Amino acid sequence: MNKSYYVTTPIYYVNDVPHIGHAYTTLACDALARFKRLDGYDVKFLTGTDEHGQKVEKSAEAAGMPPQGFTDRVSQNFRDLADFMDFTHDDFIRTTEARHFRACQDIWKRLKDAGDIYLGSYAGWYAVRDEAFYGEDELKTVDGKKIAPSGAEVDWVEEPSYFFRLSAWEDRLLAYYEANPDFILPSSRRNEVLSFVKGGLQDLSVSRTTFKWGVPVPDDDEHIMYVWLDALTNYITATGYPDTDSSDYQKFWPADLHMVGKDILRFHAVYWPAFLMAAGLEVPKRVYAHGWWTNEGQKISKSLGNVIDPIELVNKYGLDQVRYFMLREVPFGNDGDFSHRAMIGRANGELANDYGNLAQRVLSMVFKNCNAAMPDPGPFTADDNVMLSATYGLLNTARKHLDVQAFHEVLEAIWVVIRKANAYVDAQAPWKLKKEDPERMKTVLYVLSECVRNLALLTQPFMPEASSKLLDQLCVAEEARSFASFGPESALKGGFQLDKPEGVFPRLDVEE
Ligand code: ME8
Repeated sequence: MNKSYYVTTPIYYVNDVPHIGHAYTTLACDALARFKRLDGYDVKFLTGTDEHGQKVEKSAEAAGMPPQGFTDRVSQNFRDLADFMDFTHDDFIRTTEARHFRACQDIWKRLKDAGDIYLGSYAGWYAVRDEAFYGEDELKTVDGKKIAPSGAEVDWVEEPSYFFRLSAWEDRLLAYYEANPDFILPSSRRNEVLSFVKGGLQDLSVSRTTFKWGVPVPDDDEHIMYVWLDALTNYITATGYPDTDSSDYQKFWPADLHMVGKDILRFHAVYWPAFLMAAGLEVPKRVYAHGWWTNEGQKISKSLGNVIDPIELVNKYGLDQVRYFMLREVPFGNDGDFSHRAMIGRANGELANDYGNLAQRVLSMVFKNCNAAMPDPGPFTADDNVMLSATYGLLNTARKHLDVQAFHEVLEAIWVVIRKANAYVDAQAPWKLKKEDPERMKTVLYVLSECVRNLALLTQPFMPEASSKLLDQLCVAEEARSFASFGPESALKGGFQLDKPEGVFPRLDVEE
């Protein structure tokens, strides 16, 4: 059986318009999913929408629509974005689906049967924007209003509520973090979670009675389930749970990676594993919390009117360019800034000049100087071997970095080889060899073509469109495009005819 890999995005609140932040999280998962598929894994890649709770109910009201009709409409925006971005998710879950109600109610029953849920009443602060409860000590007062650390306004809530005995899970959570040091990445975020849990956990209110838009609590439909318990459950719903015999559950649970933004780490790294342990279910292997984007140095917000629309971005700069920029510009895990100048700089400097030119120079020389046929090489020199082994070493380097979601490191490692290949072209000067030593020219062009083949295989998860065009130009068959064909065993065999090559990374016009 193939190795399996299950990666998830957060499910996005449907009340918002999809923006660069959503596209970023899903893009990171998409690159990973593509990489793992090429590397021989059976992959399940899940995204979707979070459609319950007070926030969505209020947005539906404001739109003058019943919540179901409203969510049907706005969920589609996220699906459209995913299609437009060519994301390769295997499933798109909506929390309003019947399969999800079944899973939520089943988890609830398990928690109840385990004695981890009891009825009480909640009196405290709630932020609808975050769908989160806050303690008095976490709040500050701004202009007479109580504000959560996230900046959201809070309201005082008093209502009957079921509670989850979170306080009882403190030690077991700490033991889990201890035993699984890579469960929360990056490690700076792990430390934040550890100190939060060590600070003491309070029981968590897990049902609401003052509105209706959600999954009813089994045997007490006065209550609906707290939207975060409902939302987190999506990850296991999509594996077929509560049918634990289903093939997807067997193959994919526990998930390998929940990718989230740093804003929602606590829910994923504290509440979710506690729910799962209490329900007697396995805990996911990793939660990775990435950073946030700002726009030209400013926090992105609807009220500032500087929300970046990923569709506009792609229409302006190109899909591969945007994918490359987002994964290369910022060390993954850190916050990052989007700027027009940086975007153009990377697209022109690294894609068009470094990578694009390398491929275009090499393939054009093969086309012009070798009668449009890939030459067979003569004996390799030491320089040739250095160049080839640097290229062949890239797959293991990429695997190692991707195992800790260091996308920027993978791309940097690839660029080290691209720069080396450009330096090799200059040093070998095949245009001079054309007259002086045509046989040696063929070997040099062969070495370079083989480098481009391997580079193009490896850049598929990051720049799928351009990589596939490069592989087309090198006449690499569809079935020879997985990482099983990376390396010397599948090296190019000379003799095939090339079409006139075309550049795959156009230079972008610089306008201010
Ligand atoms: O929190 N930079 O949904 P949400 C980077 N429904 N990423 C950003 C970002 C930014 N400026 N803004 C948003 C929810 N994100 C819940 C999740 S999961 C069981 C439930 C990304 O629509 C980032 O991944 O508010 C963040 O975690 C997510 O969007 C929040 O999406």
